[in-house]
Amino acid sequence: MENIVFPQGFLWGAATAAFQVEGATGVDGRTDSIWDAFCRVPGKVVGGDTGEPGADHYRRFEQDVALMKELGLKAYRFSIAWPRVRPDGGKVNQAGLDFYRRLVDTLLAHDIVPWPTLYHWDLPQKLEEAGGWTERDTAFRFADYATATVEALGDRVGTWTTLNEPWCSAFLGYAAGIHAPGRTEPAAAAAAVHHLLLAHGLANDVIRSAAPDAKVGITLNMYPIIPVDPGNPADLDVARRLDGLQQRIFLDPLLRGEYPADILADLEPFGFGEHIVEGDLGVISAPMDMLGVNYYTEHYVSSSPNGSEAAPSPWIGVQHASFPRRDAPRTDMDWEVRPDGLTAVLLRLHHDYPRIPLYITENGAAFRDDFSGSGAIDDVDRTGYIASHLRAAHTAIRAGVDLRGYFCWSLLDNFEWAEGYAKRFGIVHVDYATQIRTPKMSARWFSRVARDNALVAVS
Ligand code: IFM
Repeated sequence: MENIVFPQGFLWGAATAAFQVEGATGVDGRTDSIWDAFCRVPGKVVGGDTGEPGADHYRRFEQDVALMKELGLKAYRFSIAWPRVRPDGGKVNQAGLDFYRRLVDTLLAHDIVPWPTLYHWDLPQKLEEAGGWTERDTAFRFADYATATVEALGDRVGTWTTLNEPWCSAFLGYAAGIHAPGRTEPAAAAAAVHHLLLAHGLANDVIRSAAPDAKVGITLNMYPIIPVDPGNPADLDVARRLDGLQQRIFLDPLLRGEYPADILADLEPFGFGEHIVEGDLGVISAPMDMLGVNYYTEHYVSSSPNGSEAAPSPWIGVQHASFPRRDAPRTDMDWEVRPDGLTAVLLRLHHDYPRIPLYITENGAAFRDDFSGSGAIDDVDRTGYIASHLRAAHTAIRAGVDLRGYFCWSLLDNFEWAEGYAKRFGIVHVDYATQIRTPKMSARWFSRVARDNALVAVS
């Protein structure tokens, strides 16, 4: 096997998100987000877990940054908590901004690129009580929050991501109800899509005003949606609709300045078009500098109702999609390991939405980790998962894709949303009782990859 060498300057990092790692939810002026409220609803989160104390990153960030340095990471993707910076969506809270200033300064002192995301799902609960993402006003409140954050950190941060995976915020949060705020109203999900995109566009504008040299992007979760029977027109139509709702409904307005006509038609019964005000698409499609791609698996879809999809469906208006299983290894999330899908996603972006630099902002896997007798965690499965996806990414680079970096998900074991603390995605193990961090084999291996800028073949 040959060495697989990545382009010079390829950015190697690891990612987390505020609600998943910070803990300290009630300190320094922070107020509830929709996830604090959701965690209190019985039965919503496995184990009744909350974000507290979690990995306690709020108090232990210095130790965590030192660990990143030891692992040779070049960049750290983290998110900023809106309810720390503008509690209840209201006035600016200096203590909240100070935390992120300390985090960013510590990263810079260790030569680690800070790569913040403004919104990784923790909408202030007070704003949800006023309608949340179904309300146009929430996009303007987001712009206020972005302004305060960029004014505080703009001199230290080179690249800003506005939103992480708006599909999850809109569809899992407002249609399926399995993420906060737990609503099951398809029309609300449709409204949320547009207002999230508007929030991105408004934030892009305020970032550029406050920090003209900054780069701005968004992160989308992407995967190929493959019809189970490509010879069956009904399967093909389901795949078209789901791809439209998952991918094109975000990519087209951002990168082409228009919503896809077929999806506008599909969403007509849900009042989608009523939320689009003249001028919005110009705001949403203002130039971006990069697109973040989160990739985990592929999806197979069928028009037959015989599949395993659990109700209620996040796919608004698509009644008969199902997700039959194919024979492939699975992670602890029950997600198939499909590295080729990553190549396919990157090639599709390259061909259909050319000229935007790409970063893989999340990729990784949950597996059950066992401490061996020596106290080490030999997470062969996770290491293999990441290696196979890096090979898949490299295949895309060789085909001409402008891929500039890779962040593994996640630096630390953390709060996996509705799964609570039951799933472990970290390359670093966290003992939640003692807060001891133990780099797993995958972390040591990833560290060598980052150092070598290559997957070095073992002879
Ligand atoms: O943990 C999440 C993350 O917050 C968003 N992307 C997917 C990850 C794994 O489910």
